[in-house]
Amino acid sequence: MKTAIVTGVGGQDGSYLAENLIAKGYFVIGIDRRRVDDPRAPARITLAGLKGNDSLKVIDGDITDPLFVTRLVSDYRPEKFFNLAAMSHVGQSFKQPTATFKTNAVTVINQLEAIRKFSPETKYYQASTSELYGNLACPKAGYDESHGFRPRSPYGVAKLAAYWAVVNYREAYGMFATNGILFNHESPRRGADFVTRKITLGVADIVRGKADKITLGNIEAYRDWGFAGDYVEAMDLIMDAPIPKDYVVATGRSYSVRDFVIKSFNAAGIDDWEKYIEFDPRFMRPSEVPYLLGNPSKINDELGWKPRVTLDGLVSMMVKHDLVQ
Ligand code: F7E
Repeated sequence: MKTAIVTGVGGQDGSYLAENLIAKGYFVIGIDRRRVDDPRAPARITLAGLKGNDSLKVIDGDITDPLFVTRLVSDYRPEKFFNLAAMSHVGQSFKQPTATFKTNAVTVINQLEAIRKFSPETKYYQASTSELYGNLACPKAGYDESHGFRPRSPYGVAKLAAYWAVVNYREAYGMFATNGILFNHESPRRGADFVTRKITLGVADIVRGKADKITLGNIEAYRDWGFAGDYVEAMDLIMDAPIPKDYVVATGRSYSVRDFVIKSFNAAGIDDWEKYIEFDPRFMRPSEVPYLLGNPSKINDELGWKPRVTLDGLVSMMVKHDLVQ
């Protein structure tokens, strides 16, 4: 049986990826920092569909501990290692810059080093991000793999270091190490402090009379939003490619947070959305990424990947889910 390690298995992407790999016949060793048997742990919810599945083993571990990572790699010597664990909230990273660097950058070097020493045949996937591009002028067709980077947050800075570590290990040691440069990807499993889920949960609360407003920061920011379930398929395609390369994964369409708000209210049958939105400066970031649009031509041409779910489909999926919660 083929084996894959997935760090961050209890998160949105980790849980979709685990389902996807198990459906393909993999034995998945999922690493989660919180105890899965805690009824409040997010992993309890995201991994509910895999409860009792013999093809998933969840290990409670700290990926910032190099000894833990080394033991993990040398014990299992997996065919694939997906690094999805991260301090993933950009706004929060301004408050915890060094912890963010440790988790999002140093950890990647530890993992690559453990693989180089103890399991050099293991393929490595790093969850890289559109946050690398920052505020550089965006080409009309969107940022692609040849574009430069200029991160705008401690999160982006750490992910940039990790990106180059992956490239370096690939070039220096010939390892199968890749970066998936993923633009924003959302789902009903998205954490409630990311803007899309905050909006769809807020709309549901307003419909049920449990809240009368949603407080937001910058609603003029643009993002290229796709469905996380589509994006985990791209991750595994990148790992199955004949040559290890870095790929942009995006929809090729960008919308503002305001657009997402309007679409979410409309999906719940509400047109006069403006009266429910309140500005709160606490949700503004010290430096913002104003506009992100990805160009997925390379992964489309070389690996045949295309997103299936449109933004309207995504909004409707999330609003419907949150209305019945
Ligand atoms: O913010 C604005 C905020 O936190 C989106 C992560 O998965 O995608 C994600 O990073 C936009 C920003 O995601 C609120 O200022 C307004 O412009 O949902 P977000 P993100 O920062 O784009 C990338 C690809 C990653 O790699 C990250 O790990 O929405 N915004 N008002 C707000 N954002 C939040 N969170 N909360 C607000 O109230």
